[in-house]
Amino acid sequence: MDARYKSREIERRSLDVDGLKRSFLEWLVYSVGKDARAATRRDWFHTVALAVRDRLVDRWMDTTRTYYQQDAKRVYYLSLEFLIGRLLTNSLANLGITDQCRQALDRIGLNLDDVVEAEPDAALGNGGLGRLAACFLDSMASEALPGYGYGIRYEFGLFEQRFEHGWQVEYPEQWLQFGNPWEFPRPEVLYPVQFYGRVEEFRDSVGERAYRWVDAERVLAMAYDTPVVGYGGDTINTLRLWSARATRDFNFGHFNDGAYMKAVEQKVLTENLSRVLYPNDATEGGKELRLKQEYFFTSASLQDILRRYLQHHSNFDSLPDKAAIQLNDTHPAIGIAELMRLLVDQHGVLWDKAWDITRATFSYTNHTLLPEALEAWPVRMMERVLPRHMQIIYEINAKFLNRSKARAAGDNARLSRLSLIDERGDRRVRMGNLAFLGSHKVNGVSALHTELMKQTVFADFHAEFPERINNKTNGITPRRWLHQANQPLAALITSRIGNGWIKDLGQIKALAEKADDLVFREEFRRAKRKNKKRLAAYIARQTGVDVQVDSLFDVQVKRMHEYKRQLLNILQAIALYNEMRDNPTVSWVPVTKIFAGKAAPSYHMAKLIIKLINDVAKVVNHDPSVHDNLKIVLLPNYNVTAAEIIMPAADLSEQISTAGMEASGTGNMKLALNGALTIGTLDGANVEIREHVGDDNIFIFGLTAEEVNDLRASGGFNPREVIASNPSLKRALDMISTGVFSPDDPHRYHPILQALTDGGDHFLVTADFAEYCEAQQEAMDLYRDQEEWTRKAILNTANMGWFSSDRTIMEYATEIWDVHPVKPEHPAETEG
Ligand code: F55
Repeated sequence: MDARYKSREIERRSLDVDGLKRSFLEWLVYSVGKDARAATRRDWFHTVALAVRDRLVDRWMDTTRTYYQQDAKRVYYLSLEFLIGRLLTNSLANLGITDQCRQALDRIGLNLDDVVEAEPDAALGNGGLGRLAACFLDSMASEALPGYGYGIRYEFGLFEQRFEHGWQVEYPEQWLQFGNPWEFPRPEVLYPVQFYGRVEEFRDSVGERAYRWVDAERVLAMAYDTPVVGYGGDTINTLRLWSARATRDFNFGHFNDGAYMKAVEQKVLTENLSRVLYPNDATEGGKELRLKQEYFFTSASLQDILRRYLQHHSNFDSLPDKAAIQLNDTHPAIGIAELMRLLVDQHGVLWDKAWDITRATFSYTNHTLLPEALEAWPVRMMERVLPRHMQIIYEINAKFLNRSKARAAGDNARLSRLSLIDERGDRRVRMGNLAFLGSHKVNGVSALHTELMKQTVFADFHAEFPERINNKTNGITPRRWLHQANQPLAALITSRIGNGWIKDLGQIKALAEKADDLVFREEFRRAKRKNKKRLAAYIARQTGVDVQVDSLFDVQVKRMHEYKRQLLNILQAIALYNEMRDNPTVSWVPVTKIFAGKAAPSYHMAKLIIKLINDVAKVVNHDPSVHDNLKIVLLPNYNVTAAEIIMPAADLSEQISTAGMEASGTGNMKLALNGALTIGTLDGANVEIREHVGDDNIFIFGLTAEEVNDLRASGGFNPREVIASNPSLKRALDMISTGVFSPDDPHRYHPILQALTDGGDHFLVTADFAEYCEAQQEAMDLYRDQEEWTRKAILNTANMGWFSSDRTIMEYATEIWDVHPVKPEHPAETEG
């Protein structure tokens, strides 16, 4: 072998400082095509990413080969969203070469932190659901589970949010603009996916009735693979994202005149399928492109899964022993009909057998109870876009309802609720019901949410299949959300209890006994202060507002939604502002209210709440009479990268959704793990957070889910009376309605006031206001006592071990998937 080639091959694996440095210089020249003098920060990012990528390829292939050779059972996580964020810091930390990389860059005169900043944030998701999928990828790889993520390689991720005159404006998010060094295009991994056309009936070779889908339009799904590095770098799994390609008819076709331009246009239209992520975290009622996206990636993934299975098997009997497919919400639920179609129509499996295999293979996670967020596709659209699937769904439904009829004993209302078809109004396919019926397990994402699933949306199904619903309380990866994002605290923790907590977060409990140690408290506060300084600098850069580092950082970061009640928070801010102005001689606890979050572009009320927060911020921040004791900021473009700066710096975590409406929350976990105290309702996983951190270390307020339910049912709630009896609430609302915050347009907030009064205050903002203010007062009072506050903050961190996504994922693995850790064999490293 050529000596130079050989030396380079070794270089690609070297993990020491010199080897890394030589790799960087080589990559910069030969792959990025720049010399060191001309290189931009972005060039260096690409250089470093490519060099780091070299160092994980061997182990990636070892991992894949081991799974193949052992024919291990794999789990396939099907998700329309993977909110993975940046990957460089994550890859370095999980490979354990952060320090070496930093030193190697130092020797070239570069700072790793600057290089890291040049990476775009991969925003292939809306919020919690997408970020959960990313945390699960990290946990599967770190737990050595044979897990694959399957999704769409959107060209445009979640829109970039800017504020113009305080209003949200959306801009396209072009994360692929300068190329993506982490992905491997696989032009040979290509599957056809069909749409439209019609179904033909025919007699098969043994004279049985059979169906084929003909005259359909064809799109190709092309794979792009991204390695998913587990902690320690031993297991490296795969995230496979599909991109739409026009079929080769276009390339081979020959055209005359206008036909050529038409054909190119058609190609562009076809490839629009994977162009953009739908920016709604709740609903995008009945958009055909969205249905096509769902089917596109689900079909390609299932074809890929079956191809892999057939490498070792000649019939489908043991598919459920070799593949577990998890549906991340109903977005991929069409996969149930698609697997039936593939098995029955394409592979000749008999219906009943195919159904048993399908049900044993799939499981489904529900992430919301909000009725408007439950997917229901118009039958007429489904018939047109996926005619064979519509037939299959009818067939599944007929067989199911026939069997249920016997037990329903003439209860037709019950049968119509169980039906896969909603017959009220325009007929629709209920994807939740399809997902439930086609899965052997169905889970909620917190204890409360799972109970409510049983009582509400799936009550009838639960009665029919009492074993099927189970709970898997969400978790977060401690690698990204503590080890990487909060280095000051991570270092402090490791200095006291070692670094075992990174892979086994339960160990963090050992910090609890340090909560009474004054020296430890001081160091804990110092770490928090460092993070707050970093956030303050970020706030100044992003908004121009100067905040006091030693003020109480009160943080609400999440999608803008009425049920999450950012409105409750800003109303309390107005009330506090009034109190401060009324009592200028009182020594107030300085408070900084920090908001961040995107509104769906078509969600007018959420956008109006954004404008309100910005308007209130402008008035408060410029009012000298509050002596800088209150600042309000709304940070633009909240994403994973911003979250990594915000979470470590928070003192108080706002988790104030109307009880019964937030399925779980995961930001609540990130904040508590980083030592923020929660102010929250008994909703979602807040309930379990309270159980773990202890009632004394959390501020709980407001109506419970049961009380909310009763209140709504009794109709006995009059927001106008509540407002009239609470002077501080009334005053805040009057200020909004008289244009104190919108002198240029005094009626701007009429829709908000309307919703809170005549609208019946559906989210019970006014009902919870008084108790919320009391809880806020309690938090401010406690903050004066920095020792007590720190003690409780430490106890939060110490007691959050259970909320690691490693715990969650191992529960899925043992209780739903029956998949087991497989340690990759690394032959290259054992050779002499
Ligand atoms: C995205 C698209 C559609 Cl069509 C519907 C919902 C979403 C979405 O993003 N949902 C979402 O983020 N749900 C959240 O899931 C989290 C993870 O389970 C929960 O913690 C959170 O409570 C829930 O709102």
